[in-house]
Amino acid sequence: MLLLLALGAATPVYAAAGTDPKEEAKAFLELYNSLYAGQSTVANEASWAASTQVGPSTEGARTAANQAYAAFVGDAAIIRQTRALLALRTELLPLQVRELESILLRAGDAPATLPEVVNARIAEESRLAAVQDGYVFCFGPRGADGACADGKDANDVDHVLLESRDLSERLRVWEASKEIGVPLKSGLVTLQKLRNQVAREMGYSSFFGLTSASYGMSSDEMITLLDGFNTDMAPLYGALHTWATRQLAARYGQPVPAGPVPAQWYPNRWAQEWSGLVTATDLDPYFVGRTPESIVKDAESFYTSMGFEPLPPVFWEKSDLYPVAAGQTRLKNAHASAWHMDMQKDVRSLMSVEADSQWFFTSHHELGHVYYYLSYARPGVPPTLREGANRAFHEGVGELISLAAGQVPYLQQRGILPAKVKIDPTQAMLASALEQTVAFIPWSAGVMTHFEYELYEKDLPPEQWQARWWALAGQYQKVAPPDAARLTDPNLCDACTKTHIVDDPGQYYDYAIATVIKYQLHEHIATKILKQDPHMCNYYGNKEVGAFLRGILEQGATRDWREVLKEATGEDLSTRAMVAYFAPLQGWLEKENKKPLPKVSKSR
Ligand code: X8Z
Ligand code: ZN
Repeated sequence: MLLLLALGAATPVYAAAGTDPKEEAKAFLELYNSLYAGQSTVANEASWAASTQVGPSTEGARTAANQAYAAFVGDAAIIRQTRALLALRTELLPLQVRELESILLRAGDAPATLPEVVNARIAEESRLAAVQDGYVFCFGPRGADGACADGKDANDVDHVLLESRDLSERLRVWEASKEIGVPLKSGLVTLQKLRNQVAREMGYSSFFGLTSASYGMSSDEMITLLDGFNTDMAPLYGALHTWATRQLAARYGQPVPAGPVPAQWYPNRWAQEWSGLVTATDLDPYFVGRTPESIVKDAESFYTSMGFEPLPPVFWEKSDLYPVAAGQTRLKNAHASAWHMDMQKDVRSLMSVEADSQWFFTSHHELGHVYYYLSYARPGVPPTLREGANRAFHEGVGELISLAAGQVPYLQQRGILPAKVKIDPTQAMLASALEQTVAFIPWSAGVMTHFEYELYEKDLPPEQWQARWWALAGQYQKVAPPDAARLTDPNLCDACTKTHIVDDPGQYYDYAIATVIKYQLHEHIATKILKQDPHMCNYYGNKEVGAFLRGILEQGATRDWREVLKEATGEDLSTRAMVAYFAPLQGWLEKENKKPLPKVSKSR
């Protein structure tokens, strides 16, 4: 408490005659940074425990720790002092200005002027995360008490949707995967209000406005940017959607739907990526017999081959990487994540890795976050700026390495794909369009972004959520609910089933921006550093690529993301590289789509 008082003396200390604002800022920032690192470590430890040992006691501890953290970052004296120093921004060092701005943004999440609202928000978020993380899917009927005779996890759901050819089984499992929306809905109703109240208190237009502000953008600027992505990808998405729909119709022995395609046809709960449609590039058979441990090791090896250090021992000791072992009763969060526990070298990941291609790519994604943490945890980057150049950069690194890990020359060099297997380049491009990019943009930049924008910026009334969710899915993804009754059922909340809506709110557009940045970086690396075709290239073992990436990662958030991107690629944020990467596919798809319908495929 004494320290807090010192940080936020009511009379700004720089006002003393003859004091140098730079010196005052330095003293304030030093103190803030040392406290911030400690406070966030305590909160992270509590959140880690609550996500890996789901239960009432860890949930309570997470709430308490996050409330203490919020009381620090949103402290009124800190906000006052930060604003006072920022008023003298021309007299401060650029890095000091960035630090102060990041302090203010962080305070925007938890302003001390609304302590009851901030605390209620944290408690509800913690409660809801525990409901989500403790949820057991059920493919059969539940007992009267709601218990399930044969509980399933997220991996089980994903396997059926990827593999089953039986439409009635698919529908049952898809519907089972949406049941979780029911217990989450009332919590999101509460959080919609609380999140907006918190953000508006600090002058942001809404919670979506607060998340956009960290890119230096307003809500509407963010929406315009993302709409541009959708427009740029629309012709290719249209052709890909037609191609995929015909394949799926043949697979299930159904007529090709005239309009939007039923959601249960897709190999993913939200139709956000369409795996398993290109047999030539299906890697799953090559993972049979491999261990989950080897998958994570493969991912580490990609980074170390480029010159990054091996992961620190703490990563292996403290991460929670694999599904809960048979016989254990603990419940854990099912969605992959990476954690920077102490702002230093305590880095961890929470996953449920199995030996398949999905987890192979997800492991590369998560280690991208981990190597970002490790790279900027250095003396030149103060704890307040130990973040990505923006959040999309943080997502983009692992996405980039996932893209690189899917390239045939790499897979063959590493023996993951036998060298004798010949892959047609168009098939490889098609798989990547379906699994990583083209299918993903209308979901991320369209459905998720617009839903979260309307939820917060337009205070979308809860009774309209379900209808709007599916209207957006129809508009952007051309995906339909299995039946129209879903739209009007007041208990359902299909949007709530997407984990980010609950526990990473108002920022799913990060992944869409990350996808765009990924192709800009990839094109630069392939053509300028490796001098290889971006569709058939191999980063593995290339130290120059590692140095290029480290140059970005080591900076953390010390510089404006626009400058970082321009300096790295010579270009502003643009879909140009992504569109160019897939351009050859457009004509191919249009030709294929004119051919007679494909035959029903019986094999997996
Ligand atoms: O959530 C993730 C990562 C963790 S940051 C696994 N992703 C998005 C999703 O699963 O919806 C990666 C791509 C999109
Ligand atoms: Zn991520």
